[in-house]
Amino acid sequence: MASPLEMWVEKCAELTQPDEIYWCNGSEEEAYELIERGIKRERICGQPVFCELNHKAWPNAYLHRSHPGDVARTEHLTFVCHPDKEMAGPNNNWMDPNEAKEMLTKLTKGCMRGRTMYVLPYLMGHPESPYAKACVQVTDSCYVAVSMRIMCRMGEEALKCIGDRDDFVKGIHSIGDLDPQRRFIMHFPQEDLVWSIGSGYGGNALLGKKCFSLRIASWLGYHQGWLAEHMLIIGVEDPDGNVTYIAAALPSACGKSNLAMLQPTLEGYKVWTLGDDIAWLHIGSDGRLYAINPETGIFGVAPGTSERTNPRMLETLKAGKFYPTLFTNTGVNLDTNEPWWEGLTEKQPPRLLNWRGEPWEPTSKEPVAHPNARFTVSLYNCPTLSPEFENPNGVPISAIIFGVRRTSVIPLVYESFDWKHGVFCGASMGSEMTPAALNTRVGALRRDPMAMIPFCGYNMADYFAHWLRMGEMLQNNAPKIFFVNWFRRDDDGTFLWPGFGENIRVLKWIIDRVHGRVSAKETPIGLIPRFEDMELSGLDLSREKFKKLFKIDKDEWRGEIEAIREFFWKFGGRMPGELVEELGKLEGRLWR
Ligand code: GTP
Ligand code: SPV
Ligand code: MN
Repeated sequence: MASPLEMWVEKCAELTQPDEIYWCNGSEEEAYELIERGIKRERICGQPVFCELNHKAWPNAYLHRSHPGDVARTEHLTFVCHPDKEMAGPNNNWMDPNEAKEMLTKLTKGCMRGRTMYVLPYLMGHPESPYAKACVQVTDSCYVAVSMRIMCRMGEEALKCIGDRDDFVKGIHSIGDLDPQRRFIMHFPQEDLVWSIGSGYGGNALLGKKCFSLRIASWLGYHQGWLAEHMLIIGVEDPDGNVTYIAAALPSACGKSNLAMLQPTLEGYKVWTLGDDIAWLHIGSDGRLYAINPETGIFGVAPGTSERTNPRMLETLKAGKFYPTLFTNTGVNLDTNEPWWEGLTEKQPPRLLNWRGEPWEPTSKEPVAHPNARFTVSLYNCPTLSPEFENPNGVPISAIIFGVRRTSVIPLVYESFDWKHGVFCGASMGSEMTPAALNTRVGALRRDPMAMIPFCGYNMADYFAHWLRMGEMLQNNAPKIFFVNWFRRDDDGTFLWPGFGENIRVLKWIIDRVHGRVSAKETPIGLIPRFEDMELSGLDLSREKFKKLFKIDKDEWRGEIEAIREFFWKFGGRMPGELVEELGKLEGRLWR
């Protein structure tokens, strides 16, 4: 008799009508074959799906060029289909689930004719983790199949976990005709189902990532008493050899991957990488908060990545241990067949193809790489991968950081007074938008609570209440909550803070605060370090600059408070009273 999985795959095939069904086992040989298909057989806009890059300089590296209209997540085409619109909340696009499925069925009918349907069984989380989830995605893109193999534990192990069970998470994906008019990324949290059509890009297409591990998982966590968060996970080792684990939420393209791979400029410190994008946080049997990274790969922003800013990432990209490494929408150096993007080298190579594959003209105002060009690389290639990465129970978190990209207003770092105030700080986050999503104005400010505005799979007012509840359950074990902004600028437009490896100085203050080793100064918005409290030796940072980095300008905060109030208002009576109260208290402290 056919298993529930086989029956579901059969149903998908009946609807999509592929020429061939290809069950992926996740092996390396298979990855070679999928790359080969991408070079020789499958096409995007008439071009091969993959081109081989210079393997001497970049082992196992391949370039993928997407459809030029399919270069980032499309939040305006992303829906969360709860039975009731209120459950999705003002933070999500909503459609009635039956209506949504009817529409998707029409769009999906016969969409894989002439194509191959790849069946990808995969696990989010370590197979022995009590928190892991078994999933299956069908897709008609070999780029997606190869990417999923890098990003999660795909293949035999997942099949074994699923066996005859029917409670696996389902993902239906087709690139369709790549027309944004017929593109939808739809979530059905009641059925553990994601249905995505019309895009082959990143978070739209790798359904284990944002779609399942954040949107659906956040809903599961709400009911089951845990959190699915847009967070990196690191262990910071101090000169005594003690490791403090931190989880940090920053909005898309605001520095998570960089922080996760930070190479400290302070003697004696080490940063161990556990995750760069997603954390699942559970309360352990000892009452502390534990984090696992359900992923195994990095889908990272290429522009800005260099030997100077992120040397560990370049080592990871060039390690070539885990096959393959993918580059999406970067440029290509025509003389060396190496990938290239803005910031990679100080001098731009003379002969380049841009991300569309056209010769780049020196007169061109267009960038060489797409601003959201990315690489897909295995975490097993990362030289600083934590020895705790495979720990099925995860690592105990001592500090949570919320971070934003802000030209002004927000200081380099501050500490919240307590959990409730920390949740308020997260809930009121505003950040300048980046090229990680289409149809948004890059640089414009938007509220992005906990960096989850595109990823929370239910009404965010309920999500805030859930965060407050988690604090009550954690009691004295609750991690301290901090807030950071690497991106504050001087009057001349330059960054006030050097960032990258120097961010260890902020992490040092944070872990010293966690262990009660350093003092802080109380301000209306939270606790900040004094000049003396931060290790700034060897850094050319004047007291005057330090003052600018930590300036709390009451006029600027007036605007900030108005924006927060307006955002909270959207949630009406559903908004937890505690957070409205926190807003009032902040106003009181600023103007008393
Ligand atoms: P997603 O993958 O979209 O979730 O992004 P992310 O949060 O992982 O961001 P990432 O680390 O890839 O950084 C995005 C951009 O910010 C890159 O261009 C980085 O070079 C830049 N960036 C990261 N950290 C810093 C920093 O400390 N200072 C400055 N000035 N720029 C930074
Ligand atoms: C993000 O936008 O936060 C990403 C990239 O991590 S994507 O996988 O496309 O969502
Ligand atoms: Mn992300």
